[in-house]
Amino acid sequence: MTECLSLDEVHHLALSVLTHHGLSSAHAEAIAQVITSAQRDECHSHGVYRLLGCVRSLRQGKVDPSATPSVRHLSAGVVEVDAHYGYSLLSFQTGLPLLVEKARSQGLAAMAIKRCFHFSALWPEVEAIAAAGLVGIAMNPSHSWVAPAGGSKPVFGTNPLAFAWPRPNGNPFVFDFATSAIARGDIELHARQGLAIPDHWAIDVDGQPTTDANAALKGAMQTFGGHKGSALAAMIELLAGALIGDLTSAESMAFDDGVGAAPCHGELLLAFDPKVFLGDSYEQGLQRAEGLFEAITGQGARLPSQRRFEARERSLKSGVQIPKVLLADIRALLS
Ligand code: NDP
Ligand code: PYC
Repeated sequence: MTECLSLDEVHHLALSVLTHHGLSSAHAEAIAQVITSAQRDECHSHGVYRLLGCVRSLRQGKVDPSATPSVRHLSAGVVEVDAHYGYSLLSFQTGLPLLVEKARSQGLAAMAIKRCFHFSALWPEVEAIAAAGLVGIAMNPSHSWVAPAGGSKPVFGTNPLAFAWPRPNGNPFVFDFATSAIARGDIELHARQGLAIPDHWAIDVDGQPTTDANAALKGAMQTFGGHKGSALAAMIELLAGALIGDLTSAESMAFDDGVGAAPCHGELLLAFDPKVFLGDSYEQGLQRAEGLFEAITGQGARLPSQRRFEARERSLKSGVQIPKVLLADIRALLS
């Protein structure tokens, strides 16, 4: 059973819930925009469902609801944004113009967002980098929920990795995935609906593969692609944790101290300017990329994000369908 909402209604609902729970208007607007975009693109694990977690984290009192991000230029190519224990999205918005400026002048630039509570999908951020004509990469740790390949105890976060490549006509090439077999949010949604999960997503507390979403949440999630996802997850702990001087997923979990708030850590974003790398061959470089995409789609395979872009078109025309039970839980946050 679902209810249809327009995107304006989704945005208004998100904004109302967030401001009702004390978030400053700048944070609430940044979060409402991203949550509405995720619902629009039918990314259910990171759409309006996240409002429940946002409010839970605010109620735990760890998130600063009105923190003002501050910027430090670490070098010509590196900018740091300190979120001061606010949510990450306002820091991203604050730092993006500086990241773009540095990438254009240096060819390659990095932005480290530090001390942020993080709950969102990364594709809106790499899409924003691609909208500036740049190639974008983003990654972050989370809470240690994921066992390394060959192990059984959680070490890694669900550690998403996102990439965007700007295309001359139309949507960028984008992928954005957890380095776990699936985002934890998806297992939570299965648990809410009493649905079974595939047995390669997680092991239970006894180390056995499980199809029970609640047992999976108590046990350890699995990486995607075995040792390959495991190595990428470790890379993200190193680059977006140790390298930028912020918490790893295990440290984020320890910082949480059992209260169940959103993970608190850092995020690393990279931006490459193809005009600097390619110079006079810029147009040719982008055309060669188009040849690659054609070789994929020309044989009937789909590009990552194609499902999302199709959902976006549908939602812009007809609004979005949201489960009534979820909407009731969200609306209850307004009382
Ligand atoms: P999915 O496995 O659903 O999708 C991963 C990517 O693969 C998407 O870009 C998707 O495109 C693409 N894809 C899926 N199927 C195909 C296919 N058949 N052919 C080509 N491409 C395909 O995502 P996850 O569950 O791993 O992650 C979901 C979200 O969770 C991400 O947005 C991520 O940022 C977020 N997340 C956030 C975390 C955080 O700490 N903030 C932690 C972990 C996850 P499409 O969308 O078009 O299907
Ligand atoms: O779905 O794995 C997840 C997740 C963690 C933090 C935000 N989303």
